[in-house]
Amino acid sequence: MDTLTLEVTGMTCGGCENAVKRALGRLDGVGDVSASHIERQVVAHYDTAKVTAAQIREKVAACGFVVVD
Ligand SMILES: [Cu+2]
Repeated sequence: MDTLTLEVTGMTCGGCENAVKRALGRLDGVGDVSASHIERQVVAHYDTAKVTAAQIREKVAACGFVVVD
C-alpha cells in the first residue's frame, strides 16, 4: 500500500469528511482513508496495482472539493 496525502479545500464539516471517505472507499484498491476539514487534508492508503493517485484526486474533485496542487 502506498500513501497519498492531499491538500483539499472546500470541506467544512464532518459530513464533508464522510462524503470523501465514502467516495474513496468505493474505489477498488483504496484502503484506509482519513479526512480532516480542519487540517484541509485527505490521506488515502491505496494499492498502486489497482488504482492511481490521479483517480483518487479525480474522485475527491467529483465530490465537489478542490485538490490543491
Ligand atoms: Cu460539510
